Amino acid sequence: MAMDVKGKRVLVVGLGKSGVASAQFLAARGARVTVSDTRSQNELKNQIPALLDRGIAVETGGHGERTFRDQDLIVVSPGVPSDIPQLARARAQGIRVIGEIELATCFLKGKIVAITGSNGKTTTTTLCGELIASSSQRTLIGGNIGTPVILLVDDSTDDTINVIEVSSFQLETIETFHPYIAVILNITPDHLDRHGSMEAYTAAKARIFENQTASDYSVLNLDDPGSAGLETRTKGELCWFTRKRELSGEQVGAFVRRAEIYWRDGKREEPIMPVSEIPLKGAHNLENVLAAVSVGRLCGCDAISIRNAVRKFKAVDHRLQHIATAAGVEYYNDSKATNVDATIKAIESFPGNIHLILGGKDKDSDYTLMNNLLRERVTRVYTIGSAAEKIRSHVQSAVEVLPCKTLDNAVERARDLAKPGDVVLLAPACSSFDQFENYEHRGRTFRALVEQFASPATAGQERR
Ligand code: UMA
Repeated sequence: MAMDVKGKRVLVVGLGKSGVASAQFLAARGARVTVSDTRSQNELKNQIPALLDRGIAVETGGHGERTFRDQDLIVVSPGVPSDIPQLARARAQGIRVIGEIELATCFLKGKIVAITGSNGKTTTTTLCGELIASSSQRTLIGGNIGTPVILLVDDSTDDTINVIEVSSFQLETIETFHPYIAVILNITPDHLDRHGSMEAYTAAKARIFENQTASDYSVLNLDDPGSAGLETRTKGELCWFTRKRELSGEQVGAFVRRAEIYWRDGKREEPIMPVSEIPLKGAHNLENVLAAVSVGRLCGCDAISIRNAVRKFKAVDHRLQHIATAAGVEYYNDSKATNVDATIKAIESFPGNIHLILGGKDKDSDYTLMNNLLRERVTRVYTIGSAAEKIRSHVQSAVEVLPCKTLDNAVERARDLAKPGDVVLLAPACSSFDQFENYEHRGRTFRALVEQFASPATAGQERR
């Protein structure tokens, strides 16, 4: 239900995509908006003028204590830890603190399909969106994928299906966010620097089910213990997807039998498509497709439109994307591999001779988990960013490590050392924020560096 913000004092914390969009949205609805960011005025010089034009007050260079007092509402960006002292004090004073997703929930029309997980969120969200749209239903896509949900509000109608990728950061600050279909793809270690423990990270993810009732659906991965283990944490009707087992009896969900994807509605089975028609490589992508098939079927899409949408699907940017071949060496951009599990999946997609660029901002990760694969398939690791020294100490027993500090240096060294038939792979296992604005910026930089000496790959050669 829409919230009345007219005349209300609202503080928006963080001036990235979510903060700027939230501030503009609130100001347009008559709120008295202040924004606060730790970055300097100079770093925010592109954002500030448009905010001042709207009458929004701007605080830069830190979060002043007084700024957080006497507000009616505080809207935090996902990248701002929800337990910083200023927020703790505001909560203690009874001020409501919500995230951008919750703010959007108060205004968004239509139904919500929400997708979370440690890996595969963006691919699955994109595929679900394309699949639902191809069955002629009004569809909007947003969230962690890159378009703040608040920007979807004005386009949403009562018959819209809003397909939203949500992160654990965003789920930490929800109150009424209520997806009628909620998907948890998998749960493997990520963002432990922010959440502190696997339990806290899992609890944040499980909040996707918090407001679901028996008339909603909760979609879980039967093959992933982290996801499947949340079975008891939801009131929604369970829908499973699995590539390893067959569903039976009253179970609802998508599964694989003799290389064919089936949908089971709790009574009957129906073939959807052969696995061989999926245009993306890797077991993890089969899981993403099974999740999307489930969402599609629960949204009433028929088997034919699901099959056509999956067959036409192209991998999203920065996800194991083939970007060039130069001197017989293949270059792949998996900048979105921002945790160890994603990097493991990227390495598993190639048989060997990999020159792997690792590093960035550490998230309290255990890089030793990669050692067996590094030993088997990786020729050399090229480290960059602030996590470089930790990565070297974790993996040097398994593989040769070449400290490179920066991405341009790493690309240059890998180009010089790789032989025809080798693969140069950016799959850094870290976030990008120490040297780049975000993972997209890192991926674009990698591509530009490679394209200085290579001609771009033709379209359609992506791997996942
Ligand atoms: N900031 C503060 N105080 C702090 C911390 C940060 O003021 O204590 C400021 C920064 O100086 C910066 C701003 O906050 O100016 C950044 O805000 P943000 O990090 O929330 O970034 P946005 O641009 O708003 O992007 C966010 C998501 N970013 C994060 O969760 C880190 C984007 O997900 C998302 O696409 C976007 O909202 C729209 O919903 C990116 C991401 O990296 C892709 N997500 C993580 C992931 O996928 O692993 C969770």
